[in-house]
Amino acid sequence: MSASSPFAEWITDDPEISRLLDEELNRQRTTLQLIASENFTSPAVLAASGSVLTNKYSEGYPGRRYYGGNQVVDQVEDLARDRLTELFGADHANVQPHSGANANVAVYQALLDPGDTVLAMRLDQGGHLTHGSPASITSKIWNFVSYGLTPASGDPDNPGEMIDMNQVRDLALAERPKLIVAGATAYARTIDAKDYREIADEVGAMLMFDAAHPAGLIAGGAHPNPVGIADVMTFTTHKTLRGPRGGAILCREDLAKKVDGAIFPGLQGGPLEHAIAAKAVAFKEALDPSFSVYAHQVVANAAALAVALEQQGFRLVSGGTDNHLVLLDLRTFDEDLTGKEAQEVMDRAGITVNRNTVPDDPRSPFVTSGLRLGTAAETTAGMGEVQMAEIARLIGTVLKDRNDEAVITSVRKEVAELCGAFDPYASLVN
Ligand code: DSN
Repeated sequence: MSASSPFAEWITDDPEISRLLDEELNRQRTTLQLIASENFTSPAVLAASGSVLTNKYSEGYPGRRYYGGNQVVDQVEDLARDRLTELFGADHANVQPHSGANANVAVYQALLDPGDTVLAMRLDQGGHLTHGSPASITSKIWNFVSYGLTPASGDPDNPGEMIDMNQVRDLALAERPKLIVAGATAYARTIDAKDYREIADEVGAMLMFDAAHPAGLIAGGAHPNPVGIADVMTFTTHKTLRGPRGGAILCREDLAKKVDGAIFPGLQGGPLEHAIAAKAVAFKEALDPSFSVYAHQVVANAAALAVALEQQGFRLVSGGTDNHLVLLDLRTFDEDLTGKEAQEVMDRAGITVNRNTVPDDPRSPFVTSGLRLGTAAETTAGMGEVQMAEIARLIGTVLKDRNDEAVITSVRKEVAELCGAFDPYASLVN
């Protein structure tokens, strides 16, 4: 066991798993985590996730459980719900969804009948699988109609590749959806629920806001809050909100019973109360004024990263960023460089990102012409705009000389030095 590896001390009878956990801790601490949907939770969130609550069955909701022994669990889940409604100013919270995908499917189940029409963003324009992708069960149960982005214009003052709200309105008028879904997973601009509400009201549709990506930015006051405008908001707790892996739903009081019933018994069995305790810890952290400073720094860092990457010759999809992520088109940098190759080379240099399609990408989703980068995790580690410029330089260097092993090794060394100065888990290892 090395001095910087706690798991061998904690998990004494399983050397294979303790070694792998140590290896993953080491990977997270010594390489750059730039995946836009990831973050570093606090040690307190980790502790709650690894607690004895994992032993407990608690099907149902606080005060209405099917098994005995839930006196403590009820208090945990009530705390999580109360903190979450306070954080976003919502009427009702359901903290049981195991994931954002489950939260979305449960809301469809709560609000729709099979075959009903839903208007949502297409996956290859920045939407999500559960927004009606042909690969998702959502498209087999409900009738999804998709909207996308305006075309790229090439004009820096008006770059295009923004959500096409005229298209949203035209499709809403033509298709009369029962539900409109706002929200995206690979879109770098602000999404305001108000723009959708007007259209939803015009056609008598309900509005769901999928805030999986910006939830932490909303909680921190860096992005507009959809609560009170959208009928329902779904999100994940592990991205910008910096909690454990999981999902949650907020809704108006009159929808609470339907939403709760759609999660349990509609879609899930026993809730993961250890995850719910960890969610409660994260919500308390997000209620602290320091979280607002964090959320605004995430946005400032993404802006700095975007500018510095553009200077390296990459094209920014949508012309820039307002949130925590940057979507890069690699073709202006090097038309032969695919997202797949870039991701693999950067992995070897210790820079973790995911390849991503760009709008109207001629390459397949497995290959892609783009990369998606996010600043939520490294902002948690303490990095600021200066480090973002440094990261952009390292990315440009390693991708320019991607066939030169010496360059990859030297960038990896610089990455390790940078990460050494911004260690998210220093407190776990000494
Ligand atoms: N996998 C998530 C993301 O990376 O955005 C979406 O489900």
